[in-house]
Amino acid sequence: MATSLKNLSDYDPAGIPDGSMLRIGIVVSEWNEEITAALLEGALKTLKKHGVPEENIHIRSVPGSFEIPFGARIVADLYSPDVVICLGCVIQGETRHFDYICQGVTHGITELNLDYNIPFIFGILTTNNLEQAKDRAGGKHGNKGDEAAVTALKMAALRNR
Ligand code: DLZ
Repeated sequence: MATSLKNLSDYDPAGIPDGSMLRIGIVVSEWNEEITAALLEGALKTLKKHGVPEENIHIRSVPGSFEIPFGARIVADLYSPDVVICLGCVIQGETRHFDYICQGVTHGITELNLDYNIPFIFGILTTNNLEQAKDRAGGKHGNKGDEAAVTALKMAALRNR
């Protein structure tokens, strides 16, 4: 989790596996699009920086974070990627909707990790307000899209060891 001591985009590039032979799936939620578009931009920039060819990146969007597990499964089945990155943003509202969406997407992504032979990366922001989300989507705490991409490269290397 991002704190004042942790910038989500801080990492040592030397320690990141090369991505030039990888196929990457990305599923991104349309809800809170201003934020999820920034997460996607960060993830794409980081993947390309580490050698993933653009034509090897397959992106699909879903309406909201709750639909991410289903979308991720479709991406995995359609494109046979080495790893799927899941990007979304759930912001606390006045009702308990937040809890159910967070629970649903977390549980769904966990199940995919256990059921499939590829990793699914949790790049979902769960914040109290829009400002906290902006801080983590290219703001003062960096970009969780970068972090998700770095995690994807590491997990794909582990899977293909
Ligand atoms: C309905 C809803 C609400 C209130 N808030 C969010 C949110 O902050 N982030 C998000 O990704 N999706 C939200 N959604 C939409 C749900 O994820 C889902 O798309 C709908 O409940 C339909 O299944």
